[in-house]
Amino acid sequence: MASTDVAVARVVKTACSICPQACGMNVHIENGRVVRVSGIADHPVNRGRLCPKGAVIADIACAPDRLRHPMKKVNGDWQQVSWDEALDIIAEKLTDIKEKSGARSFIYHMGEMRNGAIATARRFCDVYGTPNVISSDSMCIRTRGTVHRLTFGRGRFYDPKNARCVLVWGNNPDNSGFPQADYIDDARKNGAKLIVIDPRRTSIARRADILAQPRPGTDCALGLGILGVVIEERLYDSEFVAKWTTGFDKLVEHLKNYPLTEIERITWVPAETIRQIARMFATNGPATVVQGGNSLDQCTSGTQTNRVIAILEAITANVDVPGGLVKPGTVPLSPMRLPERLKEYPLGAEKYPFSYQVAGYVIGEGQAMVVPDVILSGQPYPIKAMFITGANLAITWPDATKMATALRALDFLVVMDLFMTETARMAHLVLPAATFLEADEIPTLPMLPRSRRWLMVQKKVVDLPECWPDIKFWLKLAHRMGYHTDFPWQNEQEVLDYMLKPTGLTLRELQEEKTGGVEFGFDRYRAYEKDGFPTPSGKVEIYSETMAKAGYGPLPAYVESPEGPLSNPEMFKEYPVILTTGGRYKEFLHSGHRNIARLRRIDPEPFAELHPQTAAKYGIAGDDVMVIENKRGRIEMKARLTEDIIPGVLHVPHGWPQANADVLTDGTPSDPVTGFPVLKQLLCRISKKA
Ligand SMILES: Nc1nc2c(c(=O)[nH]1)N[C@H]1C(S)=C(S)[C@@H](COP(=O)(O)OP(=O)(O)OC[C@H]3O[C@@H](n4cnc5c(=O)[nH]c(N)nc54)[C@H](O)[C@@H]3O)O[C@H]1N2
Ligand SMILES: Nc1nc2c(c(=O)[nH]1)N[C@H]1C(S)=C(S)[C@@H](COP(=O)(O)OP(=O)(O)OC[C@H]3O[C@@H](n4cnc5c(=O)[nH]c(N)nc54)[C@H](O)[C@@H]3O)O[C@H]1N2
Ligand code: SF4
Ligand SMILES: [Mo]
Repeated sequence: MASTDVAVARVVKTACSICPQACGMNVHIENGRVVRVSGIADHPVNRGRLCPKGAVIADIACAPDRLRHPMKKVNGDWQQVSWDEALDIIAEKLTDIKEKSGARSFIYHMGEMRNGAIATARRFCDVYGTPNVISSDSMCIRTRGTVHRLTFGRGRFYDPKNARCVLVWGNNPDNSGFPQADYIDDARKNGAKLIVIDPRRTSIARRADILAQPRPGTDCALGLGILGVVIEERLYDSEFVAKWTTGFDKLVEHLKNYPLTEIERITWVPAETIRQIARMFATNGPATVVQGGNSLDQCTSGTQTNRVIAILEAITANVDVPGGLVKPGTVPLSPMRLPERLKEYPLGAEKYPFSYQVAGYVIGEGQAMVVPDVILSGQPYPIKAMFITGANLAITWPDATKMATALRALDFLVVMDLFMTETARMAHLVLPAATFLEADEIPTLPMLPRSRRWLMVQKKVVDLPECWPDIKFWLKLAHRMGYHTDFPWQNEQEVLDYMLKPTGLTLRELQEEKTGGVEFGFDRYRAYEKDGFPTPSGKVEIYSETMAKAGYGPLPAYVESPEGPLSNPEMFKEYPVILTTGGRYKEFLHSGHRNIARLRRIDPEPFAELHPQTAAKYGIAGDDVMVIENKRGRIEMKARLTEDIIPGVLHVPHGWPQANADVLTDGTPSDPVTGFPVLKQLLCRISKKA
């Protein structure tokens, strides 16, 4: 390397925003080019490490198939247009829709994005007047937040780092969030116990002291079994229970409906294993449950599973203690929403009111699973246009075939993405987005307590003038629509400065002076001793009056999803294999990154996993192409035979367009409280492809 190169070399610290972990990253630049990236050693999230995706961000940003210009579809062909023209087309269309059909006929789907983009987009929708802002939250993390608010009054976060027992439940953080895995391993080095509950013996399960492999979708029953043992063997904290919970006696009574023999029959987990888990968790405090992002939620009993877990954490006094569930400080940001402008509730909010608002907290969304049917039927009102940013719904939405049909039925579909995804191909207009190397932003705040109050902004390192940061798109569109009063900012930096005001810091200070990030507030422990819990009773609500009043079970009860061997034995005869989907790969985010050679080499093609006994039953050998089908659809995928999965169960990864798991999944709202769909407890049949 020439010495002049070294002279112009520099390192910029930024926050990786490929996924919501927001890892600290050093970007090494020489002569204006990114030559290398590395993890920031003292960043509280990733502590020097990066996952395979972050490590190849330069490949992603420089991929030859990046969208580089806005494009409109003319007679089925793509035609390059300028941003000016694109904004004109959109502004004209939105104005027309609002006049003729009303603002609610426009739906915005916000994919996983950064704080600034979400805030600007939502403000735009408020000003335009549509309540219909949707996201994957209708099947992702929302249930847990809802349950925490109902049970504790406010959201809590797990703190594996300080725990003496970690129960990893339906999650493999090695793949889906390595910083959590690292903290769990630190705790293990300090002597902490590890319990894993997963139908598959995953990499983290191999490190566990106890592994339970339940039948998918039965976690609620399993949790009720664990609670039963904790209570029967008096392993709970009686002082905390007496002073800080309501409804414990009713729970004790209720649990009589769930003898361990029955739990064993439902879950396939031996009663003795359930006893061991209960004992290990309850006698090694502080203990915490590290839950999957969605694996316990995407079934009919999802809300009640989360309630069981919250109750377990409460009666063992693992709430508001280091190493248990903690109430983290958060980074203060200016609110950007103008909800008072909206005249009605979003789609799905009336049937699933807790999706919109719970315990006084306004989430502000409805239940997006209803959207494909609303588009296709025009009921309760017609939908004319949809914008999708940062999501690939034609692949990742449950019952993707129906979603794709609905998207095709729209008058006007705009997709903003880095790449020409399957969803972008269906659009009338495609807009090229910026990667995190090309945008100033405030990333999402991650899930671990300390990192949640860590503010590190994203910095524009490379300039690709035609690829716009999402925040810039919404700001320019707002101006084009004439919304100058509500969007008084000239550029993204001014928006971010406005949002950052409560922190007392400017974007420039954060980017140039506090480059590694700043910590805000502190985790509060046992705050309830002074203030009580912010629930109606001031206590942890084991029995939830709020749920009872809303017509939901006030105590958690197990309900099998509609497609289950016990709930639907007739169907089980026709579709005798239990299907769970969507275990994560380290190197792919959902449907993304298959086009990045260095990542694709790690897993060139998808495999569905099944036990050799299951395979033998249907005449399938390893590497055979299988036909996997159910009443919604049919895909072909190679078989991987492994004893790591329980017999009778098939695991199909999601996000592969050529073999899309979501052709098999069910988008019907199923959890009675949140309306979450079922992606983890389905039925299918398998055969060797002829
Ligand atoms: N690399 C990468 N990271 C990601 C993502 C990604 O696509 N790629 N996605 C991000 C998002 S949006 C989310 S929501 C999270 C998801 O994160 P998680 O839902 O935690 O996903 P995984 O870590 O794969 O863990 C899910 C585990 O649940 C198991 N499982 C399946 N069905 C059941 C069941 O019924 N019961 C139990 N107990 N376990 C079950 C699977 O075998 C799998 O090992 O990950 C986030 N992180
Ligand atoms: N069967 C099954 N299906 C599932 C799941 C499952 O477990 N099983 N999990 C579900 C869950 S929890 C989730 S969260 C969803 C996620 O599903 P999606 O939200 O559809 O996720 P991705 O496929 O990652 O799509 C993200 C898109 O955003 C683009 N992108 C990246 N950065 C930017 C940016 O800065 N701006 C813009 N405009 N675009 C950007 C990427 O190129 C990519 O095409 O999948 C769901 N689908
Ligand atoms: S875990 Fe997420 S934020 Fe961290 S390096 Fe990987 S993609 Fe980036
Ligand atoms: Mo998710």
